[in-house]
Amino acid sequence: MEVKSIATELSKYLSKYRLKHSVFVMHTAKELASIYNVCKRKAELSGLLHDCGKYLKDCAMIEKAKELDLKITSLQYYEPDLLHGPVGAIIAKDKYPELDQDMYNSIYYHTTGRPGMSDLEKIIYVADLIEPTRRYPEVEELRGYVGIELNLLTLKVMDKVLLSLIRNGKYIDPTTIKARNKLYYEYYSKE
Ligand code: DGI
Ligand code: FE
Ligand code: FE
Repeated sequence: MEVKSIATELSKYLSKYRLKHSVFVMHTAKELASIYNVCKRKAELSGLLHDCGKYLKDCAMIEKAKELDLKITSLQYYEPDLLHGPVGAIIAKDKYPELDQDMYNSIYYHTTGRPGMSDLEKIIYVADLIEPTRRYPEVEELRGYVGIELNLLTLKVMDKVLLSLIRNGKYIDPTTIKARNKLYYEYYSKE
């Protein structure tokens, strides 16, 4: 598993924009890993691969998920883009069997998070949303929080995602709510 060869492989089927975003997530994840004492190599490889399942739309994504034997929730049927993490994790593991469970999970759950996220999962979740090409009103504020306790940083980023989903009238994936409650508990029970 090497960054250059993975990027070349991804460039064959991801859009230019998606590949660029993935490379920025890789760099951001590596920086976060160094701040939060997580393995930098795992962070950069997971960051680069995190959106490798994001090349299929709607019915094609559902078909792919079925082909991979994924259990599809009703929300995922309604919003097939929610499947690109799980689909991507399976594709990545198939192509790179040396990918460990933590890296697999960080790809699988990067869109919704999940209760009991590992530090690597938190880093990939955060890096995805604050990498330098992301543009949304609160992104500068979130970038400014890098360095605070990792649970609190992840909580702050997740709150912006939830607020934006609500503002846009979207259905919220219950996994994100459970993930938020767990982060909240982990952070505030330590105080
Ligand atoms: O793949 P990226 O665009 O880099 O980022 P991502 O993996 O966070 O995916 C973002 C997409 O996922 C975006 O279209 C919103 C959607 N999403 C994330 N959480 C939820 C959600 N959509 C709904 N309806 N409900 C959610 O809880
Ligand atoms: Fe994604
Ligand atoms: Fe992404």
